Amino acid sequence: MLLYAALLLVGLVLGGAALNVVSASIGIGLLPAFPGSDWPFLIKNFIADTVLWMIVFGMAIFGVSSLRERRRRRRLPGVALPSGRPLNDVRVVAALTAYNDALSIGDAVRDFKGRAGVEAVIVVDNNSSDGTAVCATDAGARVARETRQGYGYACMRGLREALNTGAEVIVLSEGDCTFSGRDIARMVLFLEDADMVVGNRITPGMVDRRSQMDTFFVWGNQLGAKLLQLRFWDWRFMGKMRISDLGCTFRAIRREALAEIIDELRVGGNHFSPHMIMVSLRKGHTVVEVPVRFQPRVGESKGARNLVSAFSIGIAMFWHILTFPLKVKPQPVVPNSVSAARPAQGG
Ligand SMILES: Nc1nc2c(ncn2[C@@H]2O[C@H](COP(=O)(O)OP(=O)(O)OP(=O)(O)O)[C@@H](O)[C@H]2O)c(=O)[nH]1
Ligand SMILES: [Mg+2]
Repeated sequence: MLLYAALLLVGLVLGGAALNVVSASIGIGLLPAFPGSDWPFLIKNFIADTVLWMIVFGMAIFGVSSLRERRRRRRLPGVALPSGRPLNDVRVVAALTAYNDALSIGDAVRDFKGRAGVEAVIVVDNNSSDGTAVCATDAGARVARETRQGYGYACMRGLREALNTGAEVIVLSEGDCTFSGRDIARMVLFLEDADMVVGNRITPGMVDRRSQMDTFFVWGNQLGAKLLQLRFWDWRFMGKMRISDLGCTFRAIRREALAEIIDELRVGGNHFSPHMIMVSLRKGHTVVEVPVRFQPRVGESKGARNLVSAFSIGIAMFWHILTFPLKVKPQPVVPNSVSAARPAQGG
């Protein structure tokens, strides 16, 4: 059925293209004009025809894929959605990244630590020289030092440290007071149906107008997010995840989901956020986005601090999305480790 539809479409498009070639050939004088036709008319005709065929082609693809999906759906067994996995009295551990964030880290730790369910806050100090670690400890956080410089390295370290605590939910955020610990509750609610919940900083009414999210950032993040949806395409939902903010650090993940992906996280630079989302989607996780509050930063920015750095981070993110492998390369098998891992055979 699909094959016949595709053949019909190809036939239509080729037929249309042939007609257009004839029109254009008449237009440039290669073929004799039909009586009464003139050059501008034929050019307009050519453009109109091309646009029309593109629309027809798009609608036909949409129609065929919808019909196909409807047929497939009828054959599916009754229950589609798994029942939610409740998270009662959940233990949350939050990891906050920090690089010379002495001005903000104390308040950020107190904010996150005071929230229901938050058992501990871990601050990842990424080679700070301004007393960030002391401020974090004074505010009640445990400090982990990450010596490899980079936002992604700090995130990975925080996630691993938090996972090792045994908490059911791991939250990742920044120590610059841009995010509010209040949003953890919202995220945990959605984690009953999802493996990971990512913040969305582009919801009108929830974003301070003096924050980093100006028109350039909002549009750029949306554009990148749609590219990610295209890369992880799904006909029904236009992507395996509905995402509209590509670079939000703030997220919560169930421990079993994090345990599945932690060894596949690789990116040490500023494009870590979409990287983690893609690794999770590649694993088949359910990832959802929820609106979060977003405030102006306290202290000096180290990431997207001006248009040039924002642009270069954006390019790195886009390139990473385009080149991200959708399948994990099989690890080379080391013979000794295989035999060591096998249970001893009897006899
Ligand atoms: N850029 C950067 N950030 C780091 C690094 N190590 C840790 N971080 C932390 O990662 C977070 C992101 O950096 P920010 O300076 O907030 O950059 P941003 O979030 O793009 O922009 P603003 O919040 O508006 O400044 C902050 O909490 C940093 O302290 C690093 O090597 N580079
Ligand atoms: Mg920040």
